[in-house]
Amino acid sequence: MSYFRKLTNEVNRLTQMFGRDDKWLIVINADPDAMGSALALRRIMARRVADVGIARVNEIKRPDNLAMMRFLRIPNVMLTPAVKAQYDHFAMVDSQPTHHPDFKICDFSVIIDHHPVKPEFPVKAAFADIRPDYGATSSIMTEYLYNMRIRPGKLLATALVYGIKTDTQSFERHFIEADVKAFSYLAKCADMQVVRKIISSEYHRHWLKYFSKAFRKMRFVGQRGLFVYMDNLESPDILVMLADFFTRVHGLSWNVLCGVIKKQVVVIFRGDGIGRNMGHVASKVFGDIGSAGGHRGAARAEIELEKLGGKPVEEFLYKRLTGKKLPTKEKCPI
Ligand SMILES: [Mn+2]
Repeated sequence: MSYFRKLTNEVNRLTQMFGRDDKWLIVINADPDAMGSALALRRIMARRVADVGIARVNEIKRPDNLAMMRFLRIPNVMLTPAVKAQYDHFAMVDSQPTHHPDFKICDFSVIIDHHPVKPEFPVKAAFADIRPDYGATSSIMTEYLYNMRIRPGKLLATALVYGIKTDTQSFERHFIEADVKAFSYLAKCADMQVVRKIISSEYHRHWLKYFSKAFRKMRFVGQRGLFVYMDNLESPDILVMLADFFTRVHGLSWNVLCGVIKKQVVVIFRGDGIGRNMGHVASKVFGDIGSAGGHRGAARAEIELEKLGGKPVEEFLYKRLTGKKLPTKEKCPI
C-alpha cells in the first residue's frame, strides 16, 4: 500500500498540460502555504517545460514571511503586465481566480487549491484540483510529488513543512490525516533549524524603538494587568505586536495597548484566555462610545478622537478601564 493516496489519473492529466516549449508562470497571493505550493509546482514543471516562474499579487510585509522568502530563496517578483508578457501559460496554487482582482489579467489553465468553491464562482480551468477538506495546499502538493516519485530537496521540503504548519496553526486548526502524513513525510527532509528561524523572525528592526517606548510608558494595573498608552502611531499593527509580546510575560494575565492612529483611538486587549473575557471587557468599557468587541483572549475597541471632547487620551482610557485616576509614574513601579 502506498503511503499517500494514488493520484495516477490526476498526475497523467496534469503532466499532459505541459509542453516542451511552454513558458509557465505560477501566480500566488503569497503566504507560506502558497509559497511552498508554488515551489512544489515549479519543481514538478522544471524538466517538462521551457521556463517556469513564480509571481505574486501582494506585497509581503510580515517579517516571518520575508524570512521565509529569504531563507528558502523564493523569487521576489510582483505580477505586472510586463512580467505576464514573458509567459504563455498560467497556473495558480492556494487560491482561485476570483480571490484577488489582480488575478484577472491571467487566464489560468492549472489551479490547485484547498479553499472552498463558492457556488456563484465556479472554478473553470483545463486542470483544476480543489480539495477543501485539506488543511493546506502544501499537503496536496506533497502528494503530487510523492506520486511522481519526486523526492523534495531540503529547501522545498522546508517550505512545504512551514506551509502546512502555518495553515493548520501547527495542527491546532482544521486539518485531515493527509496533512499529518505529508508533514511527517516532509519533516525527514526539511531543515527544522530554518523553520525555527522563520518562526522566530517576529519583528522588524524599525519596530524595536516601539519596545523602548512601551517599556517606558507601561503601568501595571493591580496584580496581573498591564496598561500602555503609546501616543500617536502610524499603524495599529504596532499595538497588536506589543500586546502579543506582553502575553508572553509570566504573571501577567491581561494587557491593554492603546494609541491614536489618524484621529482614531485604538485599544488592543489581550488576555490569557483563562481569566476574564477581554471581548466582554472591551464592549463593557468602550461599547457606548465606539466599536468594541472580540474574543476571550483578544479584543479591540476603536473610538473617534473627537468623542473624547479634548480630554487627555491616556487619562481618559485609564479611568474608563480601571475606574481610577491615572497614577503618577512614581506610584506605578515597574
Ligand atoms: Mn492555504
